[in-house]
Amino acid sequence: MTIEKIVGEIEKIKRIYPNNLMARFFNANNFSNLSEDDKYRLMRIINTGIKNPTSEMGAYAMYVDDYEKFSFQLDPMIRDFHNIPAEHPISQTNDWDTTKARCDLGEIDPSLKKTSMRVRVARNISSFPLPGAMDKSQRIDFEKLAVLAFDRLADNPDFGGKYLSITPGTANTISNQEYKNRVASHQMFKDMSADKYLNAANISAHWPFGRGMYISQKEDFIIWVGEEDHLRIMAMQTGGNLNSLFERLHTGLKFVGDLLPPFAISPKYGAIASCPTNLGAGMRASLHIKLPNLCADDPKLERIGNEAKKLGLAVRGASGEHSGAGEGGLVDISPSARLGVTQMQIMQTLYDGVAALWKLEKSSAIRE
Ligand code: DAR
Repeated sequence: MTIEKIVGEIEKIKRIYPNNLMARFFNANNFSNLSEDDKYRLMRIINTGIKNPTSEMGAYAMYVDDYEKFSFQLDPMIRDFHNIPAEHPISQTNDWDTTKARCDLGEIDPSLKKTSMRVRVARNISSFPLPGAMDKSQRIDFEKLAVLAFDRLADNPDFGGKYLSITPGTANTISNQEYKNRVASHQMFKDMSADKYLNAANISAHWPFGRGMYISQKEDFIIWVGEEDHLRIMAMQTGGNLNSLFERLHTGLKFVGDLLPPFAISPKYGAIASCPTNLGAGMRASLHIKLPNLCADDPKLERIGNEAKKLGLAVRGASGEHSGAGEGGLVDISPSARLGVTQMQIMQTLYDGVAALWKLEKSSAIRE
């Protein structure tokens, strides 16, 4: 498509899909003033939002410095998604000190002690392009670098485990059946080549090369390699104690960070991620809970989504993005804002939000 046609396409998306933040904040004059190289570079970033008009964000960074270089396009999108008012500077501060609050789901309702809790951070190594701009050899080289770090993690009493690769022909490569089993148990990520958003950003290219997961012996600490970001480092547990979950992730993150080259961290944007939704703390803290009344007759989770949004939360199906509620109204609840909020605030938002939703659920008419 010519540049004129592309600009016309974006203007059309802007009219028909108002939630597409890329289109909403695209400015044709800014774009036309760019050099040819920079026009091409910005096109790679926003291609996902053009090819997929229903996108919420509609952009993935290709290089760490894309955020500064194309801030005229990306900052308005970031402000909107992370609720950062125009008068506030975009900046990230970190506070992992969870001793400031006690967030135990069992105190909301004893039945919530069995809730599946997961908190993960996205991290990218500054010496590589982001996944959307990696070639096949870079993906393979990155995985080899990560495996060297995991070899030194394997003996740690709290995080020791093994690396399972889906890159054909490596010493850690697992069978296709084991891969499917790990996906079914929500430990491993799904085949990215089936994700139209990631395909349009080249993030899923060269699948399955350079992809895999590290898993601890206790299966409560997992690191995805080569998904939407170079690394997704996550801790999971039940029992309801969000404080201990966050503390364990923080310990594991520091340990892994010391074994790898520097992460891409910006004072303004925090942890640099492929998707602008994952900047800042780069953290997604989530719970899977059953809210049958709030999910009833709401296959797209719109009604419950609006309630959750008032609490600073996002709702998705328990099977991942763009999925509906699971059996018994099983949904995944997580705080939306990740930039300009600290880790401690994210934990508090999750706890307070779940308490409010739980109260709403219990006050709703019981539905069969
Ligand atoms: N489909 C993309 C997803 C944005 C948020 N989720 C991520 N990054 N996994 C969109 O722009 O809607």
